[in-house]
Order: sequence, then structure tokens, then C-alpha cells
Amino acid sequence: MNFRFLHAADLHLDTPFSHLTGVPELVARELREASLQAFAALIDTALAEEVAFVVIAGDVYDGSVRGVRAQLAFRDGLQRLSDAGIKTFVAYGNHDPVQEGWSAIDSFPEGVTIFPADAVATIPVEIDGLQVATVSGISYAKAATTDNLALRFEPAKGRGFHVAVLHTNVGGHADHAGYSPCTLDDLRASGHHYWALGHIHRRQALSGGAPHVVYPGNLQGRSTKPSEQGPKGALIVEVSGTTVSETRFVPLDRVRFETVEAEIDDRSLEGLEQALVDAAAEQLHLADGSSVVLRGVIRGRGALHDDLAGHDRRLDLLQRLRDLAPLTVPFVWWDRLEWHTRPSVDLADRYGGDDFVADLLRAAAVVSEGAPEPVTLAATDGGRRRITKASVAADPRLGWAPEIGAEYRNWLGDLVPLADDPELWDEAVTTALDLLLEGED
Ligand SMILES: [Mn+2]
Repeated sequence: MNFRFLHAADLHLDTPFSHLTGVPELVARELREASLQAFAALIDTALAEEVAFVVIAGDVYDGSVRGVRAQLAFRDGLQRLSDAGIKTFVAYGNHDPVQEGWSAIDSFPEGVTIFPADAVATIPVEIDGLQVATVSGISYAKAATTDNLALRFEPAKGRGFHVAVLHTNVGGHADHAGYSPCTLDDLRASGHHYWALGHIHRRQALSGGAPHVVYPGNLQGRSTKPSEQGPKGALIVEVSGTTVSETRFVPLDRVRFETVEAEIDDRSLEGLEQALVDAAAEQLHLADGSSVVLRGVIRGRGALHDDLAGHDRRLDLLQRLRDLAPLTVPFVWWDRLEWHTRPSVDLADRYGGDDFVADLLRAAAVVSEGAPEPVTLAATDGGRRRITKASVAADPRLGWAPEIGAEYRNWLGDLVPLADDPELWDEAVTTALDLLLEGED
């Protein structure tokens, strides 16, 4: 028997997008609606694709304070599926545990299974009186669920294709909260054909067969964090007997979060602006009817770095991009610009000099790369002082020459601990250079 089902997770209905600041009314309104519209699109897709059932693997809501709009929209969607004779299976996760928060829904429509929190439940799915699948699952009782729920699944048995539904952090990814951690081997052991997982927002298949172990990603991106970027939606899984014949991603997001990059090398301000505007237009095109929230990353070395080094000018460029972007739906909203640019000076040339810029560059090299040879710097007593990485660690204030000024010495001392983070350190040194070079002019 061939059939298809829909696998979604991490709906985070009515998610607030509270980190986005300074957005105009139209953008705020669209963001407020985005998660609910994505859910409506999910229901539309299930109906259009005539799926046998829908699986939702946790984090239906954004928090245990489940919003009124979120709950009522969720119930409406399940009712539409029920009316069409489509079963829905829901396992709650850490954002919507069964025993916490407030439920506005007295009774769910016919054909909806909310998996219990005390034990794994298994429900058969029939088509034309023939059992074609079973769907097993368990919900979180409390948000802080850190025991291995995967071990509670009994070996799959009976006719058909066996689906297991769980909100879990497979492999205990350090970047994700450690909710109900389990291993891939735990999941392989149970004999299910398809583990419909939720929790990790980046879409991925941890195993492409025997069994399929899949995170569909969240339904609607929530920020410009890497795991929240790119197309978001759900998976349509085509089943033939006990085999997955195809898995198709269906984008359902209404607002897409993306990063665009531009280089400043030899570009005029006008050229940089055009590059960013073009990149935004391309993202809007790729989003295919959805709106786009952009983070711009600007790299490279050149005169523009020096010209725009002041905070205000960079903010002005951001404002200018916002002014140029379409503010009708689908919109483009520039959330922010990140500058990883470098001054136009020849750093190799300056490194060999005998001024403070050279001292700074050499000290930075010692700190960040642990230069094998100690370097000498102008010291407070007017002479030269040898420094090594160890001496910097022992005294981050370095004994910089007095003509540098106490505020610089203190400030540079504060920078040294940043060396553990290469990107941050690079930025700190670049900022220090900017200030020094500005002084030279
Ligand atoms: Mn989630």
C-alpha cells in the first residue's frame, strides 16, 4: 500500500520575535502573523497532498504560557484536518509540556492523538480497513525532561510502516538544550521505520534509512541565528509498504531569515550599496512570495573601511538600505549590518615599523598566534621591553609606553582576554588600529 504523511515539528506558534528592534508597523504585523500563517499553510498542504496522517513532534507552542491566538489557531487547524478525515499525532516537547502551562482546549477534534506523558502510546492507521502504519509517541510531562525517553519505546510490531514520534536531542548536541538526550543506536534498536523527531531547528536526516531518523526543522524561522535561517517548512514522506520512497521538503514560512555578504575591496560606497541591494533582491526572489529579514555581512579591505569606520556612518548605510527596500508584502527588512572589514593600510609594512602601530600589531601577533620569537615594545621606562605570550598573560597591561596615554593602556589591557575568541580579537585589533590611524590623519 502506498501512502504519504506529513512530518512537522517546532511550530512555536505565536512566537514573538522580540529580538528584532526598530521594525515598522507592517513588518511587526507580518512577523506577528508569520508562525500562524505558516501553520495554516501546513494544514493547506496536508489537505492538498491528501496525506494519510500528520505528525507534529513537539514545541507546538513557544512557551508554557500558551497564547490564546496560538491555541485557538492550533485547534482550528486540527479541526480542518479532522473534517477531511486526516489523523493527527502530536507529541509535546520542552516548550509545551503536558503538566505545565494552561490549556485552552477542552477537547481535541476526532482523529487527533495527543501522546501522553506517562508512557508511549501506539495508534494504528488504517486505509480502506487495512492497517498500513502505526504511530507511537510520548510527550514531555515537564519542560525539564532530561531522561532518555527513546528507551521507553517497545519494539515495533504489527502490520505496516512504523513511525515513532519524539522531541529529543539525539547525540546530546552541545549547541542545543539537553532535552531527553538519546543516541542514534537507541533509536535504531526499536525497529521503527521512521523516527519523526523535533527539537533541533535545522532540518536534517541523521540516518537516511533503516531507520530514517529525521528532524524537519522548524516551521517558521525565528531569528538570524544560523539554525533559524533559510527555507523552513515540513516534510512530505512517501511510503511504499514499509519503505520510504521519497522525502520532499515543502517550504511553508512566511518570513525568511537570510544572510547576505558583500566585499568592500575597491568598491565605492555606491557600489557597496548596489551590491547589497542586488543581494536583497535575489533573496526576495528566492523566497518565492515570502518576506525576507536580512543580516548583511561586509568583508574585505579597502578605503571604504576607513571612510565608514565611524558608527554613525555605518548606521546611516543601514538606514539607507531600509529606505530602499520594498515595504509591501512580501517585504525586505534589513535587521543589521555586521562589519568584518579591514583598513586599507598595508599591515605587513606597518608591522616592521618603529611606532606604536607596529607595537600594537606585534603585540597582537604575540597574543593571538603565540609568536615564537619574543617581540620588543616601547616600555613605560622609556626603554624597550621584551614580551612573550606568557608575559602578556601574566600582565595584560603590557607596560605600554606612557606617551600612549593611560586610557589606551587600560583599554588595550582589557582587550587581551578577548584573544580566546579569534573573531572577536581580530575585531578588537582592527578597532584599535582604526582609532590609531584616525589619530595619524
Ligand atoms: Mn523548538
